[in-house]
Amino acid sequence: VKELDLLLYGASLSPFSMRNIIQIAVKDLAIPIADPPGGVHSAEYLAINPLGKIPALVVDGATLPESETIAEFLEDLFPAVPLRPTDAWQRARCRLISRVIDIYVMNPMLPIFAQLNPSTRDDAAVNKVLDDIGRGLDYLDQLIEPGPFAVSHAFTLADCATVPVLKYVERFLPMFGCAQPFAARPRLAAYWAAVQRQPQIPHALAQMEAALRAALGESA
Ligand SMILES: N[C@@H](CCC(=O)N[C@@H](CS)C(=O)NCC(=O)O)C(=O)O
Repeated sequence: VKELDLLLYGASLSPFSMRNIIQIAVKDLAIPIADPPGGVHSAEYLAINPLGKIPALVVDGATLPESETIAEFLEDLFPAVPLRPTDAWQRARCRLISRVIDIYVMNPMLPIFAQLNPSTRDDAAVNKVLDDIGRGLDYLDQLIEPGPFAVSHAFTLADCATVPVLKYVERFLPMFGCAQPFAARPRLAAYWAAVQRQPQIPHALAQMEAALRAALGESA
């Protein structure tokens, strides 16, 4: 069987990219990871991924965008170290957590990055974001196992999706007056504490923290 030529465009600042970067690390895959050439909006990168977003996996010259689709493809391609539960119900729960993370937590957070400057902040816009994320986190708190794994008894794609987004929740919500986003969500709090003791996770979170500090102009 001919091996596919694979390259992941992604960055540690991007929680969607980190889903695949964690997956690649946990599965110990030799897939190179590169910044998008000229940034996500360059003509060169738009020719690679017309969506102008990271991550994107280049597969023998063809592009596969969307972190969850990439994650499923890598599972199909590399069945060793499987990160999907075998039980149909647990596999459904794994996919559900990834969707809840994307649709009800991370996507609603995106408008908040335009509100980082307190002097130009639109409080109504911020409150809407906090309400929306709060509903997503409340649902996640019901859905998730209290650690160390999001579903079943092993590390899965649900953890790959959840860890980077909870890092963003922990890092950004306190800037908007939500000091302890996990405090009233005991299952989520227990999960967040426990998953950070899994192999590869401290390193991934340190990568994200370094990228966040650089982006926010904070010193280490
Ligand atoms: N649904 C996409 C979201 C990807 C996404 O929004 N990536 C961000 C970085 S975290 C991005 O590239 N944004 C650039 C832009 O939209 O201009 C996925 O899961 O891959």
